[in-house]
Amino acid sequence: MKFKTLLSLTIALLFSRPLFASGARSVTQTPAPASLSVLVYITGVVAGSPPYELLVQGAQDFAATHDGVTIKVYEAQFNQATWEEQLTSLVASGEYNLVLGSNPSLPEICENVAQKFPKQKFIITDAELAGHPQISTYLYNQYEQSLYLGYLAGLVTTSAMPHANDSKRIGFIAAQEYPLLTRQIVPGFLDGARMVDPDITLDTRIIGNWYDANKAAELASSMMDAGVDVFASIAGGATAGLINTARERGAYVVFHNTNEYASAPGVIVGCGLMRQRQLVEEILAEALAGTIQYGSAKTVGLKEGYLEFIADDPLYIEALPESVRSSFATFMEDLRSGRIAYTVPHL
Ligand code: RBF
Repeated sequence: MKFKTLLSLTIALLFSRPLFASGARSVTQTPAPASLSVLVYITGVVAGSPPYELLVQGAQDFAATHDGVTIKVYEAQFNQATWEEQLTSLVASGEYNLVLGSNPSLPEICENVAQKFPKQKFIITDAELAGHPQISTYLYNQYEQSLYLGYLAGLVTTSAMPHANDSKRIGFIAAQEYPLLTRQIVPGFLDGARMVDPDITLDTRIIGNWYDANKAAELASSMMDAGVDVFASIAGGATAGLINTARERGAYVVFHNTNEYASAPGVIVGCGLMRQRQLVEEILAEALAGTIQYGSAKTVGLKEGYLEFIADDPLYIEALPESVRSSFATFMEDLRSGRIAYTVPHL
């Protein structure tokens, strides 16, 4: 074997360590490209949306540290009916070795585009599709993140904290309904809270889009009138309206996916973390090495190290009494070690 071949094999092996248990049905591998041109396709806009911000940061970090890697970030804006058409014309340019996106609606869109462009490869996080030879997916176990944020919300709503009232009522403000939200994220939040107190109820409201902060503020206010004192939200840029209302009127927020404590100290009392930035860098390393297994669908969560809770931020420590933090720390330990029994609902 020539030295060069041996070297590239060694590099391929280095990058090909299995990261996760694979749910692959059929897999295909493509040879390593000499360079890598990546289209980061944003289904919406980047600002205010943690999954997209982390995706772009991860891709840009990778390009900055690897020769021959170029990244183009494209924001498809909010009209979902145009996403497939926009992606089709970008892919038609033939400029990109890889399309990278993060959205549960992308598998269907990419399948349609893939049919027209059989050589195009797609990698999608926050989504699940197995068995397609041009597509690889990574699904975060968001039931799990909602379960622990729900548990924290349950501790806060039943606490003696200044803005916690007597009604055991928590709230969820969502931008739109989609299977991952209605089957896993919202149920996980309530299941977690009910592990603190089975009498806790959940008030869920839908904004109707991912940008209307005024509508989110109005919904938050009416939910507070109905007794809600702790909120969660999956609403991109619109979440800012909820945070303002919670700050002005006195309520608490737990936050999915990113460290947001500094934007509302004392109001945002707990933040989960999706390690999307790290995942994206690992994915691009595999893409560069040519070791991505297309057709595979992987799931990543707390145990795999891709979901977390940010407990070491001073603003977290200041926001909550020690009794709440220590009950929550015990819960997190129990969850990590498998002592908490739960079943992730099917998507
Ligand atoms: N999440 C965001 O943070 N910002 C968005 O603009 C956004 N748009 C979405 C559009 C659709 C059609 C769907 C299905 C989900 C969207 N999400 C968005 C949700 C995101 O993919 C993810 O599920 C949540 O952020 C929870 O991690």
